[in-house]
Amino acid sequence: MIAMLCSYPRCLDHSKSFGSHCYRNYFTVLGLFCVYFLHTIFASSQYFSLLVPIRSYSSSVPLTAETYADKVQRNQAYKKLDEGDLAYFQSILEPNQIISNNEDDLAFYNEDWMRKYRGQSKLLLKPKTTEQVSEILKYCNSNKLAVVPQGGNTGLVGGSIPVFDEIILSLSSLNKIRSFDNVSGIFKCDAGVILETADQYLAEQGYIFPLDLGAKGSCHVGGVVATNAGGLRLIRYGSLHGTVLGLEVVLADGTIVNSLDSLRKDNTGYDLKQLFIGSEGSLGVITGVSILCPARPQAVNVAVLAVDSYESVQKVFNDARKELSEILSAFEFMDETSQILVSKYLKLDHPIESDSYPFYILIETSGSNKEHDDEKLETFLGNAMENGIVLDGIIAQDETQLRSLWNWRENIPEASQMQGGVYKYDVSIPLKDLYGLVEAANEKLEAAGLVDFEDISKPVVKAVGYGHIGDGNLHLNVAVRKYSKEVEKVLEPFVYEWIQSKKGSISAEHGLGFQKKNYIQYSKSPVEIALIKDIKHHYDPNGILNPYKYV
Ligand code: FAD
Ligand code: 2HG
Ligand code: ZN
Repeated sequence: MIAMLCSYPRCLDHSKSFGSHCYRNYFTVLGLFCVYFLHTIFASSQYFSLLVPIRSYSSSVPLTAETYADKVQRNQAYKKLDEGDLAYFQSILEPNQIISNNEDDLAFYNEDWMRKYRGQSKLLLKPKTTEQVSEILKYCNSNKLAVVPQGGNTGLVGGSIPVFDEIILSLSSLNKIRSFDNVSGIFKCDAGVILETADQYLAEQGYIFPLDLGAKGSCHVGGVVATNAGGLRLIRYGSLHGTVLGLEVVLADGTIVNSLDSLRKDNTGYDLKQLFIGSEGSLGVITGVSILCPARPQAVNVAVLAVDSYESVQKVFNDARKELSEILSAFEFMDETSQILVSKYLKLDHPIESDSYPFYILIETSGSNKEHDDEKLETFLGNAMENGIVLDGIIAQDETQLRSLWNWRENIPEASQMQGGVYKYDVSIPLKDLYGLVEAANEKLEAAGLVDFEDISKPVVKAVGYGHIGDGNLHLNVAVRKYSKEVEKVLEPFVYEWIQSKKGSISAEHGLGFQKKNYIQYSKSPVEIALIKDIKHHYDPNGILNPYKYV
């Protein structure tokens, strides 16, 4: 695209009218572009392999029940698993659908992605049909056996793993695509279909799954619905509360509720499926999903830009919304430290090599007419550089380069925990105050003498901020060398109090899970909490579904 810019006399004339500062920057973009992509193409195979998070397992992760003994005790109302229970499950499932009493084989399912929480389940069940899920839950409900529904286990709030000896109900073998209607765009699949598999299937039909996130290679369609994940393109395709048309859900007592045949409009009574979107495994087990998918964009552009302040991030966002309007499909921001961490993690120089900048922005456009989109983006970036808001930038020229630029955003979660661990807060805050939380967290940690980027004797590396600016969603990641109570006590409830004072939400997209089980009151009123408890009790009177989490 930059090459196209150079060949347009109109654009060259335009660049001549820049002030000296902008003129220099304009050409920095051109120069950097060529240098950068030589090394990106070289490294592209490595980038692709990084898309799927890689984890290793060891018993070094402490048991949640011990780390958080002050917050949670095993509820003795739940039955302890015995030989009779195992014999029942063996009577309804094949041997390869059961893992029992083998700590090594169960390790992956007992431990979370951040290596922060570890459960002690002795039994994992992998039903292959909705009927098997129903039989399992019916038995567990009658016998008061606690159950944790688990998808791809990429959740970031400790919701997908047991705390004590709950049975893990993995949806990974319930993984068939059910149907696709290429006129309406309605896609139906089992809950255990991996998000990337669903999207690849849709790509072959010229459609796109209306949600994308860094864990796409591992997370399930049912898992993202259960968490109401937001992802990288919510600004374009909206939330799952709008795109999911119907669900198949098995309730705690084994009852199957099916609304998969719902059409786009249906006003007959309450929209019950909405309760299960974002219910984090606490109300029922999602076994099937019907979702409305848009046509796959034919033309996609990605640019990474550098700016000097958070105020400039907001200004560029405001301008992008107006000038790029219908083709804007992502607007992400990353602070300087987040990019330093990704650079260390990928062992690569940042694509914008001229200097280090306080903030970076990733803009994606998606449309149906490349020439039209190129021209819009080109005019937008030209103006932003001319008026001095954007200091430097780079635009992808092909699919490989596009993926490479996205990797500087999508690898922040991995990079921020590579030195030992990470305390994560995914929050909604009014845009003007959003980055203030990162500054406040760093000040608080510094005042406690806990943070130093280089000094390995300090537990905290630094608090970094990035996220989905278009959705008012900040990700505050406090990168640590090890998890410690001392650090956690400085951060919590401080972070939640700060968010409440700005009228934000303590969870924009990852949910409450185990991490925020005691903090819901910072975002919900007592009346709302009472209603949530009523609904939980109605759907799951024995409380067998995902106990010890937020309700
Ligand atoms: P799990 O982690 O297995 O489960 C999550 C919760 O849902 C648990 O409470 C579990 O009990 C429940 N659950 C799972 N499946 C079912 C089911 N079938 N029925 C009932 N309950 C179920 N989130 C975002 O919102 N936006 C992002 O951009 C984003 N990026 C991420 C990037 C990375 C690298 C990682 C590791 C995570 C990211 N996440 C993001 C977190 C996100 O919550 C998960 O990736 C995803 O939503 C969880 O899907 P999963 O299948 O792994 O579910
Ligand atoms: C993202 O936007 C995810 O990359 C993960 O929501 C954020 O790891 C995080 O804190
Ligand atoms: Zn996110």
